[in-house]
Amino acid sequence: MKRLPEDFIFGGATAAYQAEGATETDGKGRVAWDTFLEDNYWYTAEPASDFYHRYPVDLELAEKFGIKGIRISIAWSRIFPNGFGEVNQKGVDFYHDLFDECHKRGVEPFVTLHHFDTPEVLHSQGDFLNRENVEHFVNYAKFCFTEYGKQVNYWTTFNEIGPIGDGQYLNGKFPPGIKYDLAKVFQSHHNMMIAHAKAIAHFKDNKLSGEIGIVHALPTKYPYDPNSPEDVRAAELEDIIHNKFILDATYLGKYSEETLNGVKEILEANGGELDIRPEDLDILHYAKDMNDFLGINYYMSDWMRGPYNGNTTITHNATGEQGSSEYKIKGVGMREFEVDVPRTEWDWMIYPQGLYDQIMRVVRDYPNYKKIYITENGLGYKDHFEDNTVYDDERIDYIKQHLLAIYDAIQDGADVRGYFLWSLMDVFSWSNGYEKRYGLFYVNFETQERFPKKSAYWYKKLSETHIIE
Ligand code: BGP
Repeated sequence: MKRLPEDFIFGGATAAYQAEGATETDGKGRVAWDTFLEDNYWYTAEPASDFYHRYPVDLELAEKFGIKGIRISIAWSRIFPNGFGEVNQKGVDFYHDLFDECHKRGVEPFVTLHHFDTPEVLHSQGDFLNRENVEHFVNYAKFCFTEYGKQVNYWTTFNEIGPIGDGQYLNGKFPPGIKYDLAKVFQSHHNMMIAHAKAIAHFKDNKLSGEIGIVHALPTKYPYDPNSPEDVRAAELEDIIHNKFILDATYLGKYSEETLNGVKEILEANGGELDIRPEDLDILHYAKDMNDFLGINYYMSDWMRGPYNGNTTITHNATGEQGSSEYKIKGVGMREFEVDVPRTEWDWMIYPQGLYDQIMRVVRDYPNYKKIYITENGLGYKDHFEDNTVYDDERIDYIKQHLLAIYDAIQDGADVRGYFLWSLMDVFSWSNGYEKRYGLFYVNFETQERFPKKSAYWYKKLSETHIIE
């Protein structure tokens, strides 16, 4: 019998923009996504799950189904419609009410300050490539620490610095839709890590109460042929782009020699330079031991082949037509699907061992990590709604396999304290729309009614017993 520790927390995850809807309500400022979705996709952030109005329903369900924690993000542009300056009181009040409701229901809020939704005014001025926006972020963070300090015990600065840089400047599926600019990817990662370091330094220097950390998406990268030095190098370089660069910044407070060599190799093939200043490294160094926890978002692993010296080509599978994606980066390598591993309709390789390997890599390479929460994991699926529910056995199996990997990591010495399923209720997916569902609670996006799925009942029992079965 495999039982997770007594104090292990079972939660559900959400994000403001994907859940709230109400994009123009009560003085909210625009975000770059508003225009980008209108121009490039077949859906928008309206109505999403109308969490802005329906959060009491979701939190009541959460309590009923044994959910002890919820990841919530604050929409920066509800508080500062322009990113800085004038404060929107209605937006400020909304989060006070939401956090109150969480506590009323016994669901601990884990609050993220930035989950992909920089206010449009700042985004249009270069987002985090513009160093002035680093300061605007830090001021927004300070405001939230003061305003919500009594209600929030767990803070996260950023959700997924890695996919932000990738989406914005590598595969172009996030605004501003720039493709294949590797220098911008690394610069965005670096500047956001400075913003993170400055925010946690303020938090710790002022001895604010509660805990603070960061959430990184850590997809594991394997060589297609472990005996091929070219495939091994391709996996290492992919790992640097997605994982190692930001992990180094977080926990080493600098970039290791292997990381810098990899970045150099990638930029030699792709062009561009980085602006890394001595004062940047000072603040990274200053903050490296201040993270109370690391959030790991893990969905998939990838297998890499090298060398690849042709033109970079990345085709995103947005519709769930399996096999329609392609990924080749010049001077890095190519993703290879032909391995004996199942994948979702969106071409995400399902490999729980990758979560174990990623947790143990943090434990091994970054021993100052303190503790870990798995802040996102889950199965995106074209759910079939029948009998007022969804019989989502595939999702249950996916969660179970990943919890077993976490269990093994804990047995092997990792300090993992909780698991937040993505997502609590169905929300829309940034670049895949409303058809890709993840929730424990099915959402009818027309009526906004909620229906617990089979997985919700399974998860309730899990949360009560902590036994994985
Ligand atoms: C993570 C994001 C979430 C969520 C999830 C699922 O990268 O933090 O916001 O969207 O991935 O991804 P997708 O919606 O692309 O299926």
